[in-house]
Amino acid sequence: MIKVITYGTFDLFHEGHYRLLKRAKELGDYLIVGVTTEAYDKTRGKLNVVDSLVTRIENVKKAGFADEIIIEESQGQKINDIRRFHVDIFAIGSDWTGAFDYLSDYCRVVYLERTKNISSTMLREKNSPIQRIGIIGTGRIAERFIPEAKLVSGVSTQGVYNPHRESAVRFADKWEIDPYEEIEDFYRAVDLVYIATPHDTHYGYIKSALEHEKHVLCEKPMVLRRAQAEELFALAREKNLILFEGIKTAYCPGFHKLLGIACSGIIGSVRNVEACFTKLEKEDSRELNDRICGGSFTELGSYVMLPILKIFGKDYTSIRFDAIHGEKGLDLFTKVSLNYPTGVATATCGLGVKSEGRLLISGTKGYIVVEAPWWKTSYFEVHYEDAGRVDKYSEIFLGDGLRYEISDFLSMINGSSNSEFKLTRGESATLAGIMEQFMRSENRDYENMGAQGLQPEIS
Ligand code: C2G
Repeated sequence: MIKVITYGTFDLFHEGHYRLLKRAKELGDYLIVGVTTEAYDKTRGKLNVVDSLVTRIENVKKAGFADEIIIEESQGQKINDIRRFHVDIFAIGSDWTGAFDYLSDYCRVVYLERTKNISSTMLREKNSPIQRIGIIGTGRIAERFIPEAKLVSGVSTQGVYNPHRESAVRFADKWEIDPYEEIEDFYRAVDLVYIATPHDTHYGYIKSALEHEKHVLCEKPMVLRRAQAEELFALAREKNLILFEGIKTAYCPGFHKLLGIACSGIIGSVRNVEACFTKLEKEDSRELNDRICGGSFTELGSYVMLPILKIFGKDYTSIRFDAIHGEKGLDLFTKVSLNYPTGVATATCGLGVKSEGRLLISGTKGYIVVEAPWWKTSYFEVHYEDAGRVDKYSEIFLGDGLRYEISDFLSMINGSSNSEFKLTRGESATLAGIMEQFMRSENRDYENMGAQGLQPEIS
């Protein structure tokens, strides 16, 4: 008798799960299915799981392929199960290809092709709770998005759009999703849109996605002009859609905790915020060559401005930009100084100068310090006049951190929570306004930006 084992969360049971179990059963005579516990999903960083363990087991049972159902409670359990049950084949979806090769010392490992379009058939008609997400853009950020979205229950990455067929196909093949070179076909196939294209194309894509009744998650900086941000938010509101700027720091649990501490009075009244983020880029990188949208501030400014806006608010009394430029005229290092009625702030970023990336929040009774990578906050300290007293705080931060913003985006769409306070529309519009002021101070040709609609160059 050939024994097969497979594992999964099986939340919001869908066609992909059904087909996986069916094919796993066909590999042998006896199928064991391991269903993850809530606690295990939490430790492995899976967010938004909706169904209880009991419901998920019931759904696996109802599918009719499992001969035995077990509970998966911890990392490392798979090897023990394989030995204990004398398993011959371990089967799992191909979205995990490579991840379980280590089990081949114990049994045969089979990756079954992931079901690309889970919602095209029966589930759509039943008003599936799974949201199909489509990506515009096929660059590095888009690549990081897919593994993170996989860990948010309730979304399924469905397809990618790039007018260059070759780029779309290459990307889609790698991630086992559908390629689209026609934007209308793309919009028909998805419910939500994630925009990960060069900055100056964001406006055109956001507008077109909203006009096609899609919720939008857009990479930062969302737009580079205040009026554009206001127009797009108004359009989203009118259409009852969510438009969400993806500054991942704003949604990560540690940063959220840090803001709570900063505003709690523990360090007294905040008087100074200093945020620095530098990331050296190669000379031939897009970031150091795009004459309109490249440079340090457009690339990293959203991160360094975020804690300042969150703590002091949108009403600064003055703002000043000081930048060091490279041969191509782009800023390699930029320092922004802001004055507020009750304090001062500096935001520093660089693509061509390395500095200590830290966040410092100083108050009348103490200060908070977060070392790099503070934009993925997982640990920070609070210091006081008494140097012997240091309060230490830790918070979970998993993977690349994009899963937190995807999870909040989804919760807002489903109306299950309102995460708007983490990055308000007003804050996004202010950020766009600051980007605009910066571009103007640099004499960049920002006037023409946003006029471009759907740009073909989104390699
Ligand atoms: N699956 C699929 N097609 C989809 C979605 C999921 O074939 N469109 C497969 C997955 O690859 C997995 C199974 O269905 O084999 C269950 O998927 P999930 O419930 O998302 O569970 P997952 O997080 O993949 O569990 O120990 C847990 C496992 O390691 C992975």
